[in-house]
Amino acid sequence: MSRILTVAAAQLGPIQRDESRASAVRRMIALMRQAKGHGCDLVVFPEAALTAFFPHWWMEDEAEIDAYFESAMPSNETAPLFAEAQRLEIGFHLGYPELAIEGGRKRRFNTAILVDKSGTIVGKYRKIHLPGHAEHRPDAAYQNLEKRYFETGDLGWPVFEAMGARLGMMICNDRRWPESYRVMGLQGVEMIVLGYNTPKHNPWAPDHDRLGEFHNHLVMQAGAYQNASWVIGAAKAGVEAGVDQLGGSCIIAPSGELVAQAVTEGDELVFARCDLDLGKSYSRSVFNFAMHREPQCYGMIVERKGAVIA
Ligand code: CDV
Repeated sequence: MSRILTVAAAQLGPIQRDESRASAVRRMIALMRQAKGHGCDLVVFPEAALTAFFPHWWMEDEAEIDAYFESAMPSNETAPLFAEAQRLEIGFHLGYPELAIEGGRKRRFNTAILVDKSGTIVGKYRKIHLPGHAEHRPDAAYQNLEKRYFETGDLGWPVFEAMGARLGMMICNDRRWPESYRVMGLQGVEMIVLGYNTPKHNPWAPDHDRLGEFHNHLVMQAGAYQNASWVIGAAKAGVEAGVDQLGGSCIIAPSGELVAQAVTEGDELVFARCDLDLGKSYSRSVFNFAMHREPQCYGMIVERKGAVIA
């Protein structure tokens, strides 16, 4: 008997700087209800889904920065999302900036959680690959200050048994790095869910701009195929606080094939019935890791950070 998880990528259109969290949550609840109407078990929301993507601008005031972070989850504003998920009996994935007090100090992470059908948080991930820069670059078309506002995630890439599946998470820039997928592939992941905020224009490499949509799907399709896993990507798309972001939210099978993809840059649901056993054909043959990997030859991957040209 096949193991089907029906999953939706809930793309969000832009959230402007003056839009409240309550309003963003209302939009997410509308998408969650649609997902339930289509028989979905799980709905995947984007990275930092509750506000505009603030790493795109410089801030110095601590209180102003903290205002974009969640110090509790659920919070007063996000509680309705959890309550609706519980009422509908649907799981969800949510990305949000996390403010934690750990070891007596304030820590900020770009975080995502997995919530099961009872509204319980069953998994948490903190983004590891933080793109951009930490210093002020006022002359750029926009800034990319994730290295200023977040610490590198410290939870690794765990895989969670939930909703009858082995589920893993990554966040946005992680999808461009094969290491992110492989760490979960080595734990037998069956479905990787992720959200992204990806500007169409790269001020530091504008020659990539025409390839943005291609690269977006290229990396997720490769990661899915090479790790015999479903990959679900949910964008925050459209022009947000002056930055134009990619759509292309998608569902990718372990074959690497795109099964469904968004066609707008607004709030849009894409969904598919995902057979969790579809990856077995790959993990038992060409990507049978136990049979074909040669880890004794891969040491440099963890020993060396940047390329060294002899
Ligand atoms: N939020 C992101 O991680 N965005 C990056 C951009 C800045 C390159 C991405 O990889 O899509």
